Amino acid sequence: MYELKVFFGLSPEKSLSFNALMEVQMEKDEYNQFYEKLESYGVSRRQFMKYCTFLTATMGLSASMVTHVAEVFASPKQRPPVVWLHFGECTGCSEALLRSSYPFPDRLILETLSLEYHETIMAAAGHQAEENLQNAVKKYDGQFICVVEGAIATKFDGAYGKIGGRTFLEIAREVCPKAAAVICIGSCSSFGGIQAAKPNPGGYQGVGDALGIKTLNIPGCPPNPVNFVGTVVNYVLLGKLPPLDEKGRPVFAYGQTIHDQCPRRSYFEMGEFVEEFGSEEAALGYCLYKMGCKGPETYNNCPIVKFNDGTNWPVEAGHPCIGCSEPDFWDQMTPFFEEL
Ligand code: FSX
Ligand code: SF4
Ligand code: F3S
Repeated sequence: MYELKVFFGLSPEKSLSFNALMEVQMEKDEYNQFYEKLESYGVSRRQFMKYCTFLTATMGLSASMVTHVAEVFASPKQRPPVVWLHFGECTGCSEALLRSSYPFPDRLILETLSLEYHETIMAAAGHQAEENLQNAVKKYDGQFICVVEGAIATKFDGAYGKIGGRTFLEIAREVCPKAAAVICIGSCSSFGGIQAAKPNPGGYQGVGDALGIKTLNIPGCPPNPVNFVGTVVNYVLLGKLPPLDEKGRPVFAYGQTIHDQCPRRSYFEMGEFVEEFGSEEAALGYCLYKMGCKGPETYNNCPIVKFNDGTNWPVEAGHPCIGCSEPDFWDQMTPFFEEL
């Protein structure tokens, strides 16, 4: 799984003792129950603590916070109500989160949140679904987290995007201002994404621009689920959102460029480049700059956290970064295979 010492910069002798951490937890009955539940999912305590350690490091918190992060899942003091809206998008963001690594942490995060409305996974449909949304917003006015997936059409009174006869714009204007925080998951809700690509006839925009509000943005097409989970855990654990950059992105995830964290960087510095896919240089893992890599202009933590349980990420798999987490990447980062 994840190479935890790398995240904390610890030497092998100083690596964390998972057994010691688990012993602390085992003193409490509620943790025993929690671990029994985990085992029923096929997840060992060791795997769970490893994940919490990885998450804590990703969030930029010190190693001493690992047990507190574990507590957020094992014994949440509060389960924040969440209203999850879908607008113009492909649902890849939900898919990435829900299929992040069965049977957890997707399951854990869903149990940590009180998910009041989510079109992809809720049982309700039609008028009942509409009613659920109205009820949740009324009941948790000012307290719920609104997670938005997808961009909003703004031209022609928002006529280019509707759900249940109402425009995205109307729904967002009604729901978002009542939330305690608006988290935009994905490049579409953050910055407009593919819907906002030229010529953009519907006038699609990210939620912040469409409504003129401040949002917390977790861009990427799709974004890495761990950055969403880290943001939510930060909120539950510390009672506040993590520090953001000027584009509303959590600094813990988007503080550095792909290029500055890339394992191919030494090839870049040496001037050793791939110039053709399938070549010997490609097999040797040379730098992809000349194949159009946008890593130098893209802020994200893909090289460190990777995807699919930390298995791999685009550049390691031999594909240039296309800058999928940057604003207007369909217009600004294309042609994808041409040098910057
Ligand atoms: Fe956009 Fe999410 Fe890309 Fe898709 O819903 S960020 S098109 S992966 O799924 O919004
Ligand atoms: Fe930079 Fe891309 Fe080369 Fe990595 S592959 S060093 S991100 S240009
Ligand atoms: Fe996207 Fe580049 Fe990461 S394409 S997934 S930001 S490596």
